[in-house]
Amino acid sequence: MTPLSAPRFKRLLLTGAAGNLGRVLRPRMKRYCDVLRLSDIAPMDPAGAGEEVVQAPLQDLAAMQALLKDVDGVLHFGGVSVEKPFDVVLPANIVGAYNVYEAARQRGVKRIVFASSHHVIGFYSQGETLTPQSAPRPDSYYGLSKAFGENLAQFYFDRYGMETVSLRIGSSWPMPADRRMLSSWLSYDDLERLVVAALSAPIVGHSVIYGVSDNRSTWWDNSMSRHIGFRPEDSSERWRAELEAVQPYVDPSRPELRCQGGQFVTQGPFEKAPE
Ligand code: 15L
Repeated sequence: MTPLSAPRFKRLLLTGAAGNLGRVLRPRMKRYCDVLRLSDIAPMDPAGAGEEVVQAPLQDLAAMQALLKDVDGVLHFGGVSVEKPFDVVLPANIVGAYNVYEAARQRGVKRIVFASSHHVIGFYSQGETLTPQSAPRPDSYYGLSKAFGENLAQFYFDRYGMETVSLRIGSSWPMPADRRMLSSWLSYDDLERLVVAALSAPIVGHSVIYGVSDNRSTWWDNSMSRHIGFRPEDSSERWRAELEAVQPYVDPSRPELRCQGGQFVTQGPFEKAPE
C-alpha cells in the first residue's frame, strides 16, 4: 500500500495490540510515529525498534495513568471484541474505556481514535441505510459497551474538549467471509487509511464514522463524516458471486441473517434463570 501522508506523532499508544486488529495495525502504524507504545492484557511480541510494550489490564486505573504518560494520540482498540457475558464485557469495555479516557484527560491527550463497532446498530435490518446519527440499536452486550464508549467520547469532548473519532468498524477481515460481509467488509488497507485519517483530520470534535470499504452494496452512509477525509479504495465485489452462491437469498425469518449485526443478534442469554 502507498504510504499515507500524515503528521508524524511523537508517541502513539495502541491498546489491544495483541488482538486481531491490533496485530494488523502494529506494523502499519510505526511509520506515523517516532515511538509506538503497545499495550494489552495478553502477552505481546517483544518490542522492536521504535516500540514500547506494556502489558496492562484496562480495568486498572493506575496502570492506565502510567500507560498514558507522554502519549500524544491514542488508538483505543483494547477490550473484548466479540459477544461475551456482561460480567466479562463490563470490566474490559466499560470500566476499561472510562479508565483510558480519564487517564488520557489527566495526561492532556488531545485525540483518541476509538474502535467502536457496527454492533452499536446491529439490530437494524440489512438494506436499511444508516448515518452516524441513526439511533443506536445494539445487538449484544458487546454492542451496548461500544455505545457506552461512543457516549463516553461525546461526554469527554463536551466536558473537556478531548476529541475522538469513533469508528463503527464493520467486518475487518482479510476478505469477506459471508454474504453479510459483502456490505460490511473493511479491508486492512482501508482500516489503516481510516485510522490515519481519524488521527490527522484537523477538527473532529466527537465524530462517528462507519469503518467500511468502498463496497458496491452498503447500509452505511458516511457523507456526514466527510470531514474526516477517509477515502476507501478497496471493494468486496470480487467475492460476490462466490458468497451469493453459498447464500442465494436473505431469509427474513432468521434474525441472524436479516439483521446488520449477523450472528451477534442471537447470542445469549448467558445468565441462568433463578431456581
Ligand atoms: C466485530 O465487531 C468483531 O470484533 C469482529 O470479530 C467481527 O465479527 C465483526 O464485528 C463482524 O460482525 O463481522
